[in-house]
Amino acid sequence: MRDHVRMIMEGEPGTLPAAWLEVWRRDPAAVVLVEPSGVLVTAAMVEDWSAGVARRLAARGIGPGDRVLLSAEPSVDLVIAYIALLRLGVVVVPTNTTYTRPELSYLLADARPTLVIADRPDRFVTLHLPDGEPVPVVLPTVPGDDAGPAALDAAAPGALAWLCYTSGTTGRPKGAMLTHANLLAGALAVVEAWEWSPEDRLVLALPLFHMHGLGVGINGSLTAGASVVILPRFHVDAVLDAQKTFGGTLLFGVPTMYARLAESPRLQELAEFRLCVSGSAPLAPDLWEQIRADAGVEILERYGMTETLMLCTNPVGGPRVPGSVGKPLPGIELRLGAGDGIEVRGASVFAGYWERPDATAEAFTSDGWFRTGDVGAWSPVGWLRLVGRTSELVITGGYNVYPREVEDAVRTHSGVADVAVIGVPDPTWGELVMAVVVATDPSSPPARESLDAHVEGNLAPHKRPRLWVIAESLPRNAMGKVQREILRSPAGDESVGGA
Ligand code: MCA
Ligand code: AMP
Repeated sequence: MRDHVRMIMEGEPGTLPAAWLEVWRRDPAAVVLVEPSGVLVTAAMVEDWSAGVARRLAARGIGPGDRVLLSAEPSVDLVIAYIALLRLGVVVVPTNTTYTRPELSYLLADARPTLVIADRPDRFVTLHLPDGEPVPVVLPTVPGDDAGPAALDAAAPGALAWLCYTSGTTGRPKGAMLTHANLLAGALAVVEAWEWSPEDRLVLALPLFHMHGLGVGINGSLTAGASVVILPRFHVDAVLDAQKTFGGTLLFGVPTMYARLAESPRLQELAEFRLCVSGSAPLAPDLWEQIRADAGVEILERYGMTETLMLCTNPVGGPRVPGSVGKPLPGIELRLGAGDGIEVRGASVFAGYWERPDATAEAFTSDGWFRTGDVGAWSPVGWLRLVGRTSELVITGGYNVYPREVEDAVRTHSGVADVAVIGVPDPTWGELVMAVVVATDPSSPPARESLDAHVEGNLAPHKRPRLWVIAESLPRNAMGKVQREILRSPAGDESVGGA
């Protein structure tokens, strides 16, 4: 175990900025952030630059406990703004950059932020807060004067650090409240488990508005005192070029990214990484075997959630098992409850859903374990395999989609009388979103183009159905609940278009 990790793990629960300051001051000349253009940002620069941004935010009246929406493509500016917010004690609300106006309006109404930091301010034009006020928007550089002093790095471990929206079975996203102590515990667990050292350099092409990219990639890298190459988006050649140019040692991705890498003639270059980690969705054992056979790389699969941070991992040393997510991480207790539902406890488990006491109460057992909604099975040697989900969640390309949210959007089309949304297996995306539609007028069902155009205004691209099927009716049980398992083999229905 590296010194600073031991110190933090054995001490009182801390905060991310306090842990980062210690790392930065130990080696101010260490490179921390790398832009693909070749700009290198050292620890001393990160400390100064983020303090400047924090002072500019303070000059705009932003202070501890305020909520700020953060929505931008990955860049050094975005990461510096993120660090500045945490140092100022602000609650960060990571926000998907592809959200449509209705999705953003919902988030603004629910989180009621004081400020939006966005690289596309136009997306927020004419959107209002619940009190009717327009929402102030600034670019990630946070232009302005470094006017006055601001109290930095003073947040308490139990203070809220993130409000991270994650969809629920009720169809509308809920804000998962994560404290500094939660995020630090989650970062330390993976730093320890993956032997993440200051010599490591992560090549990161994940979006920075989810737990995977921001909470594991950025928080982990900063906590380890390592460096990270920040790519604006995922592209096979860009990832492999960044590895070569900057000496990348770590790669984090979702299975769809590994499926694309596996199709590349450059697949063997994956072997240049010390460690390739996959998560957010199941990694098909066939794909794992193919990458091992063709590149000699055993992808390390891990399992986690927004509400809990990372939970289980295959080992860095020793054999990795395809189809298994390995053993619980340091500090995580995991048990199988009713119906083999996975339940967890630990310092990284969140503090509840923002302003939703009922959903929070429902999410925890009476003895305080969080119900993940995933179903698991132990191997004889204590490794976990994920065998299903208790919810209807669809995971496509590593993004979660809740059928109810899509159904609500599709149902507002005048030609749609009823609709059910399911995930269908797909070799590249894991699952594709499919909508089974009952037409208002069966003699003239809506055309695919009309359905596509309708959802375009309401749903981010990953939530939009790729497959539309017209059915005469939906199979329902005695309780009136749609029988999704029957829909997964819709023999005899008329399809109106494929992916
Ligand atoms: C893009 N599209 C998608 C998705 N991504 N459709 C369905 N599912 C998706 N995931 C849309 C695009 O908007 C486009 O629509 C069309 O699909 C094809 O786009 P393409 O250029 O091929 O896709 P891409 O932009 O290259 O994106 C693929 C991607 C991306 C790189 C795999 O989906 C991605 O970054 N996924 C990672 C998500 C992630 O970070 N998840 C972590 C959640 P059109 O043709 O209409 O323009 S955190 C989590 O789950 C927990 C904590 C955990 O365990 O990590
Ligand atoms: P999110 O709500 O976006 O945090 O996504 C969390 C969900 O992603 C989990 O509850 C799992 O269903 C799924 N997930 C994460 N990692 C894996 C994995 N390695 N294999 C299968 N599912 C995963």
